[in-house]
Amino acid sequence: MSAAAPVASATTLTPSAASPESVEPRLTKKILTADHPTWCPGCGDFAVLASFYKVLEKLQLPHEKIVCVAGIGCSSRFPYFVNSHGIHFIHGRALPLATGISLSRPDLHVFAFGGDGDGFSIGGNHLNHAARKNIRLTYVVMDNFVYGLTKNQTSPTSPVGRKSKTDPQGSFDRPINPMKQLLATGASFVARTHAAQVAHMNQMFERAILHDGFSVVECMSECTMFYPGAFDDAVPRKGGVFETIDETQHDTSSDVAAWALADLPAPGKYGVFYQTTRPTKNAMERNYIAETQAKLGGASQKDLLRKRFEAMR
Ligand SMILES: Cc1ncc(C[n+]2csc(CCOP(=O)(O)OP(=O)(O)O)c2C)c(N)n1
Ligand code: SF4
Ligand SMILES: [Mg+2]
Repeated sequence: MSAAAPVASATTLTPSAASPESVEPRLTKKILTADHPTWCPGCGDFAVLASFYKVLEKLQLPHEKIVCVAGIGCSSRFPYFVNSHGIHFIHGRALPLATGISLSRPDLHVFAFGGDGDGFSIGGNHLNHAARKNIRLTYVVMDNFVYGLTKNQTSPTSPVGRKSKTDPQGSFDRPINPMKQLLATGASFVARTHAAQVAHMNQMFERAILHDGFSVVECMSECTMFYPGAFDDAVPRKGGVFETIDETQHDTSSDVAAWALADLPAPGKYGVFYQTTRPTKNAMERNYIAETQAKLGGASQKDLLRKRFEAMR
């Protein structure tokens, strides 16, 4: 797949060093920390939250421009724990809501958070459409291979043979490969990281946030309550191997190369599988509105709306 020419972007994701409104006070973890997380001891989601604070602290996005949206699940409690605009929405519906926010408010930095069930099961269809439309936002999926909140059902990423409340005999179903789904549907930034690898997770989040388009980071995040040890195969101190993608060897602009990486058996590799620049829906809509306004002799947005209503009569 070749990368199309980028459409001029009126707003680019940039750290707010250039943004006078956010010079004071400096955004710190202390300021960003809201409620005390209610996750079980050792849950991988704690590390994801800590990493998110760390990266926001580094990038210094304007505090009042940060929006966190989530569906339902343990991981989807995320917005409660971040002192920003936040919405805990309907199971699987974080992305359509985040899409609307991103399209209507280009000044905001929109983040969506959720689990494997929320993102790949009930919300799977929404994920496809947010990806193909290349909506400018960052989506973090805390994949634990299980439905944690509802106490141990098979999820779309549970491995074959994994026993759960819904599959006491072991799951028959082939799991979704999130990297392949994201590549096939058009996500323009696709990465994979591990909650036990803090430095790597920080890097992936930072690169995702700075990407101008639909950026997704799948984060392997252990459910210590219902699926302990699920990702030990990538934890060196537990005998696993954490292998990162060598970008001097892997061409991140090639979806074919990314597909090959996504085919590797568990634990696979970690890093940026794919990144491309193609027009976001945000930019295309903005350009279309600006062009129409110009064509109509500098019509205001209100004029455009009235004209549209008249045409619909
Ligand atoms: C419409 C709807 N269907 C089902 C549920 C029940 N439900 C809540 S969370 C959840 C799955 C959570 O799994 P996941 O998204 O993987 O998050 P985790 O808890 O593992 O972080 C389900 C099925 C719901 N809340 N709403
Ligand atoms: S049930 Fe699992 S995913 Fe949910 S908080 Fe506990 S350890 Fe985390
Ligand atoms: Mg889950």
